[in-house]
Amino acid sequence: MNDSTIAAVATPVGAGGIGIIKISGQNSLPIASRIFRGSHSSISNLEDKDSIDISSFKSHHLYHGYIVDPENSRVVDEVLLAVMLAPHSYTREDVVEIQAHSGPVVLRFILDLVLKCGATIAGPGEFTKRAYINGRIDLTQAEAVIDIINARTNKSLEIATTLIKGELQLCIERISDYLFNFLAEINAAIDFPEDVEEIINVDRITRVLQNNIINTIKELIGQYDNGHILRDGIKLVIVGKPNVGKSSLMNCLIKKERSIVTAVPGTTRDLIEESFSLRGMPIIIADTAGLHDTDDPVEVIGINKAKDYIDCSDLILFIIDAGSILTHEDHEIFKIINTKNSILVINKSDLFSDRHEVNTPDSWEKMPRVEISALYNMGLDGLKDLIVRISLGENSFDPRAVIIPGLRHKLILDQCLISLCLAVDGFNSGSPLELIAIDIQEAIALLGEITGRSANNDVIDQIFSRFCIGK
Ligand SMILES: Nc1nc2c(ncn2[C@@H]2O[C@H](COP(=O)(O)OP(=O)(O)O)[C@@H](O)[C@H]2O)c(=O)[nH]1
Ligand SMILES: [Mg+2]
Repeated sequence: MNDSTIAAVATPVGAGGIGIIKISGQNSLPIASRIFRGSHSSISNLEDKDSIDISSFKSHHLYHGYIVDPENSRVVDEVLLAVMLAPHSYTREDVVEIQAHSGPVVLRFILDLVLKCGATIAGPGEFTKRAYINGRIDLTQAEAVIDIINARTNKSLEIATTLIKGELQLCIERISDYLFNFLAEINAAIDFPEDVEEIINVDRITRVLQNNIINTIKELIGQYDNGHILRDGIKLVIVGKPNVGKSSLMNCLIKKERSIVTAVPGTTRDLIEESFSLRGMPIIIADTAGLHDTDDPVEVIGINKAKDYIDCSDLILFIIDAGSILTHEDHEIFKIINTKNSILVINKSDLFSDRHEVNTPDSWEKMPRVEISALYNMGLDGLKDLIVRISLGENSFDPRAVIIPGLRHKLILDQCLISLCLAVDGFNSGSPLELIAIDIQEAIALLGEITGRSANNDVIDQIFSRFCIGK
């Protein structure tokens, strides 16, 4: 257990109703006692230099009072104070939360008082890291905390909630328990080779490995493959030559006037990024500067940014103008996006009352296409359907599936699968038990990296570095 006491502002910076300063560690009560005066002491007594002992406060109760600077007895703010005694707290340590008014100055002032009284400032994710180190949660649950904070849709929240309840952990622990038992049997058989037949039932172990364990791991990997988009979302980028309606489409999709739309080519010079939710799928979308040859240095920067963005996006909306024939610029853009997942969006279809086909080269046929009018909001549903269908792929996600592992978990499960398949092959081909034991040990160690049971410090530090301060 860490013997330092940490503190941080736990709520976002800015003006608001309530701002919380969180203190955790063995000194959190003595520290809070030095700066808190309960409202039962009358206001005139607030300046009383004697601090009150809040260790008599009941755990999980709120107390009304004032924060007072112990150096000059000045009242800093009126607050509510919550004490959560170990082990029944977020970190499993003594925790005090000071609910003050939320303003950057007042919160900073109170935090400084707490630090002066002996706390150290908490690093990013340090409260959650303590919850992990003190055994309240495993790594999958700690990661779920970040997922909950970052959730941009109801579905991604639901996926994160499943993990924070520990369902992935439970599933992994259950598999590990089986493997520990098998390993014990195998080791006993290695130690007593003359009794192998009595100690170990190879048929049963291979059957359970194959039917239960390997299949469960494959299912988890499949759940990631099919469902992770719902949690992680996709990156969309709108590209096209100037004036085809990129900014108009962006505004239609995010349902607000974010990008400036004008009839003047080259209006959008920088890259504009927004996020929105499409049928439960979180989407980050970028409107880009029109791609064309130009000497304008600002446009050139914007065009280069657009090209970089194309490289790291999942899906491209390539817009052309139904009202004009294709130009050299359209063909050049096709060359840039040729290898990427793209949808051909034929905009300004309102300019034609009759049905007409836009003539495009054969090589463009591989792109699914959709006709829209961003100006009149026509065809948008068809485009949205296409985006969802292409993003989720052929195997549409089974909404009953509850546990969706994260990428880190999935990569470890891939390795674990290899070790377990080697173990099964080993049993089937009569390999020495010593070799099979190594594969099973490897699988157990890998599963431990998921829950944290055998994760190394670098992995743990890397996970907690993704947190914000105060969590
Ligand atoms: N008729 C018609 N005009 C459109 C449509 N979409 C955009 N425009 C017009 O085309 C011009 C350029 O639009 P804008 O969104 O700024 O294009 P961008 O340069 O590709 O971002 C503006 O005058 C828009 O009003 C559409 O669907 N139909
Ligand atoms: Mg634009």
